[in-house]
Amino acid sequence: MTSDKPAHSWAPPPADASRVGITLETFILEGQLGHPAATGAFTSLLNQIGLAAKLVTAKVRRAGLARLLGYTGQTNVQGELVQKLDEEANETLISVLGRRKHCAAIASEELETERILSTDPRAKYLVVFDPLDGSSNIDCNISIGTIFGVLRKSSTHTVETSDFLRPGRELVAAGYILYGSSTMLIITTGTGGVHGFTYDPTVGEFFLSHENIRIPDRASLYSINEGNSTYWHESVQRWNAWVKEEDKATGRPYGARYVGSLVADAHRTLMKGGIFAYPGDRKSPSGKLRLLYEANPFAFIFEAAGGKASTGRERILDIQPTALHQRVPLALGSIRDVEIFEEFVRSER
Ligand code: AHM
Ligand code: MG
Repeated sequence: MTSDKPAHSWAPPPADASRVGITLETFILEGQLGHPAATGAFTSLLNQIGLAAKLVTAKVRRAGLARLLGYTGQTNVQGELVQKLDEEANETLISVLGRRKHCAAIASEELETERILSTDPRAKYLVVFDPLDGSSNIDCNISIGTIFGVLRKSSTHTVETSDFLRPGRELVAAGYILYGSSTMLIITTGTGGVHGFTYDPTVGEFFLSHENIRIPDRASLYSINEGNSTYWHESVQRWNAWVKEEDKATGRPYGARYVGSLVADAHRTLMKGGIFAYPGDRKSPSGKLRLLYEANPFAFIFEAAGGKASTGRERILDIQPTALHQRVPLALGSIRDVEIFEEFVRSER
């Protein structure tokens, strides 16, 4: 279908041309994210997200111990109840975002409906998040993450569910924190590039390590839960057979990679290129992943890095949401790899 050669993975810019090594806080304070309407409130909100990331990473790194403590009487050494990590991550984000009164309300995967954090008229932002994505992987010490998106509050009345139901292209920032072999925070405001910060636990700071991440235009990697293949539509089955055919000119067969944590699979795809897909199928017509706090933030990040995000038929960022927890089919990755996936989906017989 194409003869382009797979592009190289992301490589760091030369040290003298970059700001690699500065802290997340300095980066945000200096307006390096390039948000056109940057105000003190926006800067402060992003810094609060950085703080929440540090607090959650501390909990994630002790998850094994916390579980052990939990088994011996359900209270930890401070006499507090040991909560499930996803609840702890959720509570941490809510309490940190509620502190500086810039966040009017949040919507979380862990909560049925939105939660108001501030009725102060100066609270201009809404934050959507999946506090601990891939949490079924905690028990086997596999990478998990936090996904977030920031919207500007569009009305003056008290926030309602409908205030969150806005297409992803209206996000003013999005990012994720990956609790992997190291903790990384990736963030973008859409126009100022996508930047990655690595956490140094010895000093308790995120440092800029991956400046201006660009996803390769294509690569020979695919990521999908192939255990669902019996439920897939025939177009997805044909695409899956195509990536596994031998054809040197198009870099096939592709290598298969699947962690089962969206944050980990998407991060690898952002760094190395290729495609991650969780399509709709006969059993789950809308797939599994959630539009507001999983698909939209990643779509925003991937487009800002030169990649693409699609349902297979339409751009993720153009979907008008109808419910907080709605699911959406998702294909995410290198521009050419997502286009090829779309060509198959649109040829559904
Ligand atoms: P979660 O938000 O409840 O953790 O579920 C979402 C996770 C994603 O991280 C991952 O991409 C997907 O579920 C994996 O699903 P499956 O186990 O069906 O492959
Ligand atoms: Mg999730």
